[in-house]
Amino acid sequence: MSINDTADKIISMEIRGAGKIAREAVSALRDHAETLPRTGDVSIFIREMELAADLLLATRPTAVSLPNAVQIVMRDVRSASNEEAARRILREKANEFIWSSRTALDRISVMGANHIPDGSVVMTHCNSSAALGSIIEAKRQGKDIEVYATEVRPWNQGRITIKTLNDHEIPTTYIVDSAARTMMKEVDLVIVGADAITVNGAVVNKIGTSQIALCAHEARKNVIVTAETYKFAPRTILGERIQIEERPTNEVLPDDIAAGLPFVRIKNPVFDVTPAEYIDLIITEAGAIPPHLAFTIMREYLGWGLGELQNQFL
Ligand code: RUB
Repeated sequence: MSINDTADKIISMEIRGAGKIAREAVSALRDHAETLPRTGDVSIFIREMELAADLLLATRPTAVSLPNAVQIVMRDVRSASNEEAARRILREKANEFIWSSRTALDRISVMGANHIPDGSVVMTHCNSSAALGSIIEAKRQGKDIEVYATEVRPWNQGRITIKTLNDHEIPTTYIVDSAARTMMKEVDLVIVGADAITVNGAVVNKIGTSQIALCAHEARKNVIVTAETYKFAPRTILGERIQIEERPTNEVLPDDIAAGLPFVRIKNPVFDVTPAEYIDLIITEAGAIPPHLAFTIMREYLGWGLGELQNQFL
């Protein structure tokens, strides 16, 4: 698949979910490098790769897994002394990222499952491989669990979730998004994924996550976020905000109906922000942390210590 095909598939959401977007982007970069003719000039190679990286980065703005993955792969390529070294570093970093991202998912699934007690009812929202991995692992361990899965308007990612749960023979109740508060009394805990986690421990995930977290807080049910360390957004340390993607309004209301309603404005923000105080635990491959330890993950796992922070201002 060409770099343009991958970018198009991320835009159209054929490739979606923060982890998958990151892995597919990295493998597209690796494959793109193979299509570039050898010139013997490392600067030409780096320039071509930066263009490809920019194309991918411009696809969807919210999932920080995308810029983090590109940065992890490109960082050392930029300082390579010759073209062959740059090509080798790119290939190695890309393979390493894809492998460690899959390993991270496995670890999160086991840790997440440990937080799902036998006999519990879990609510999940959207379609997160990390959250679903934990639920499926809990079932694999022989726990008797049930799931409430939301519809996830307007894109209906909930249908992918219920298909996966059904395939694993996990008893599941499918509800519309607005039933979350009513059904919360049947639920023991909420498990969701993340597109970005900020330095103050706030979690950016599919629109509606913050409402569910608020309902869980009101009902005194735990909210667990499952997220690989590359979902943490180091640039929020510098005060950068996570851009919330707005998608076409016809995903919410068809254009022909909207055309007959000239006084009606349609908004389609597809992610929201859940403040840290509504989150009990963030499970990463490095361990389960309370949200206020987000900076520790940025420093220890993404290399954003105070030295690196200073460099950002040089
Ligand atoms: C997907 C979404 C998922 C996170 C985490 O949104 O919000 O909860 O990306 O997923 P969209 P994962 O469908 O708009 O991409 O755990 O698979 O990385």
